[in-house]
Amino acid sequence: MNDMTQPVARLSMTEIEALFALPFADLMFQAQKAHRDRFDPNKIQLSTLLSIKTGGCSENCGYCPQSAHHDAGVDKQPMMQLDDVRAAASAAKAAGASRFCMGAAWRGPKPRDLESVAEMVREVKSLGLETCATLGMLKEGQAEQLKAAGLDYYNHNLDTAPDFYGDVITTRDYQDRLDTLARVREAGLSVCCGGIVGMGESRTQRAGLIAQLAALDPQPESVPINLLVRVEGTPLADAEALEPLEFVRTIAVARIALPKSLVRLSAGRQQMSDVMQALCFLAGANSIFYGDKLLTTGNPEWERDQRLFETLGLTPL
Ligand code: SAM
Ligand code: DTB
Ligand code: SF4
Repeated sequence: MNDMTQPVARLSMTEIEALFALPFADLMFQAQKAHRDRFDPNKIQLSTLLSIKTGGCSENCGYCPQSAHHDAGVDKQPMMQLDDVRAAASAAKAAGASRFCMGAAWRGPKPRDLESVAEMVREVKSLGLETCATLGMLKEGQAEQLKAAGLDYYNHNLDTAPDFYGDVITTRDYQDRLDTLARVREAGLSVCCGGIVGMGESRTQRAGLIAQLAALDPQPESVPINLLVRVEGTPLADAEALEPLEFVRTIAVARIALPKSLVRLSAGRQQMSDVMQALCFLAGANSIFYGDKLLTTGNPEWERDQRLFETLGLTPL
């Protein structure tokens, strides 16, 4: 267990597609082996999210209720006050979270915004929490500024396969995402990078997303796998629901292809049964967003997660 020194075997697209095609029991067995090689399967890392600046975003991401291009009923709100952020972080810590992630609905932060976020990072860090931020694209020097304030992780998702990206977002391209990820890495921050499934992509495109994540060198420390939350008023509100077991397969393949990463069962948990979540943990997910809200949409209440953990014998990492 916990053999983090072994090099990671990079899987090709063909190998990743072959994993998806395995009989379910064989896939789950391989995923569990990969999971137990490096992790305690009964431990789950808990991150709590806070939207520090909500709505009115200039990007047109088809899944996102915060885009100014869609009318999803999310009111634009100014940046939160430092005291309120501190209070939310303290509450998250008291509830058992180890990491606090601050999200902003920006294409990228302006210099003045970044100064405010840096203060929030210092404050949250001083509470003894790991810090994470997701603020959009970063320009030269911005990742270093966040690092200097005590930021541990930066979340920036590739979201989907390169050949499906343009169907979902047109205000930026895949290379923009890769460029920010490179800046984050260069600044010495840990990388949190994953995607969304259930947007109408093909299985090959789900494999394409995982192949891109697996090709990052080094691989991301955290990999959030979001199941699309279909929000009324967004272009993807009527996307066809993904088969639940296809989602479990996606988690299992991510676990195998990204053997050292924390794989996070992310958005979409509120809509999942306990049985479905248990299958995702068996498939190798070992992190969740914890707290009754994601950014603008709901997440299971703390009490429901605590009951689920008790039922499954899981404890926080
Ligand atoms: N604006 C920044 C950006 O896009 O990089 C940071 C915040 S953005 C809301 C963070 C991530 O939330 C997106 O990359 C996407 O993966 C996820 N997300 C947004 N809306 C979602 C939805 N309806 N369902 C699932 N995931 C969603
Ligand atoms: C990630 O991959 N998922 C989180 C976090 N990173 C920032 C966000 C999910 C957002 C779901 C839609 C909402 O609540 O607005
Ligand atoms: Fe803006 Fe991020 Fe939402 Fe895209 S996902 S619209 S960049 S907040």
